[in-house]
Amino acid sequence: MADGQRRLVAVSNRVGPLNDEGKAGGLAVGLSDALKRRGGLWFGWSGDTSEQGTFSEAQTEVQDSVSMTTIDMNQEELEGFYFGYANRSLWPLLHYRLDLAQFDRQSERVYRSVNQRFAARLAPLLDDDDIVWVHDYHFFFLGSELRQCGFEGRIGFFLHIPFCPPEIFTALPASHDIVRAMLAYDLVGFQTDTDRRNFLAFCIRELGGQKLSDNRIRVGDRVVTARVFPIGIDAPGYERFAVSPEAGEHEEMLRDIAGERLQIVGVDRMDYSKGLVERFRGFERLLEDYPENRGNVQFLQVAPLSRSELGAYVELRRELEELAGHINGRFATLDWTPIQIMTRGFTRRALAGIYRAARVCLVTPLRDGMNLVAKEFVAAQDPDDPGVLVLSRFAGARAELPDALIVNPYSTDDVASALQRALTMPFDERKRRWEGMREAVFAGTSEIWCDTFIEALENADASLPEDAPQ
Ligand code: ADQ
Repeated sequence: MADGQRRLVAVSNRVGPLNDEGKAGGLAVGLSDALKRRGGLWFGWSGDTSEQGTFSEAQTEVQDSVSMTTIDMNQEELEGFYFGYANRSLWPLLHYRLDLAQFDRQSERVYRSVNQRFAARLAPLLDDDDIVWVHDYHFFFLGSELRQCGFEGRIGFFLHIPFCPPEIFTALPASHDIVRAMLAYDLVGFQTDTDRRNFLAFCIRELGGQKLSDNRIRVGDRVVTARVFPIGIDAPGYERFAVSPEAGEHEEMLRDIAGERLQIVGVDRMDYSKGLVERFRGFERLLEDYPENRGNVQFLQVAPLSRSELGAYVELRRELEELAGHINGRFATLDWTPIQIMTRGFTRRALAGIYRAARVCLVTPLRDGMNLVAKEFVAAQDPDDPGVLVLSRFAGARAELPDALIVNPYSTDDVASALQRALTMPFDERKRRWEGMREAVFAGTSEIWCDTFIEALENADASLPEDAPQ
């Protein structure tokens, strides 16, 4: 930590790692970049279960200037909090998937109690002038619980995933309690203005809030600032990864296998929000409608398994493998396999090499907070032969990357024709679009994301206006 700076305390469900291991998850990537630079305390779940659960001994590991302190969960907490409320109720709902969201009061109860216990374990570790930054949908109640424990310093919250419109969010039985709990933070941050506006609309329509200015809202005696902080990547670092020997090996391997064929890649956790089924159908339509691509393109989908204990994820994997099998069965020849799907993890350097070998990257989520893969792909390109990004209009990254080919991921024809356009794009256009995107990725790095959030948290004004009726 630099002199005179207040200590940063970050809280997220999973903590670390700080090094370049194969970790599939945007939050870990964004936060570890930020913490490595500034130092501080990173607090969260150890990833282990033990009978004592959140009452377990805290474990602390110090790396460089970052202390990582974690506690366990017990089996009931893991089920109710993580698999249950966080990933069966909140994740689908906030990604606009009311059809997949399940609500039950037992998991809601466990979710609230885990938030309360994490706060009770964290509170004694805090100094008054620490800056506490809570991350994501696992910890909506953590700020209000920390207040209950008597912490009076600054607390900010950042939501990495979308905030759905109030028409959808109100289906959640605890929606009012959750948004009221969010008002305990001094600052709430969102990836895009759509998310921020959805949150404000909930406060106004459901809780009778009043806007004090574009960024500040008052609900009862609480005033909270709601702002947009699009998360970025460590762009210069990623660019260096892409020319590392490890990246080079992967790039070369992929180029050797592809030969004259153009390489298409997709890199996503295997999650229904990422639009993988629709993407595979789009690729199939490309081969159907533009037959000149048969034998001349190959599609590699890297899709590390995620939350595979949950039914919706098991079903997705089955569907994708079946679809890949169907497409290969329909179009493959003795010397050509159109589509390949891999569920293993890669180091960040290896992934950078894979991106660099690709002519086209498909980032087509049905809904995504930001999507860091889009930004990584841009940073990894060779300036002398840059690839084309096909990007969903429903990814948060769309706001910063208008130079990508923007598609509606639900439209098979749209995905197929964007792919065709990307594969046949003249060099000058490829280069021009990539330069625009590169500029945007370098203008909004993880460093800027972190610094702007902390500065806004330090300056957030939570006071009631003088003329406010009491
Ligand atoms: P995610 O849904 O996990 O993140 P994303 O932003 O794309 O989505 O981040 C995925 C990260 O995992 C990327 O850094 C990627 O390189 C890495 N990764 C993917 N496959 C990998 C593999 N096989 N091996 C190793 N690493 C792999 C959530 C939100 C997003 C938001 C981020 C950050 O859903 O919308 O952008 O948080 O806020």
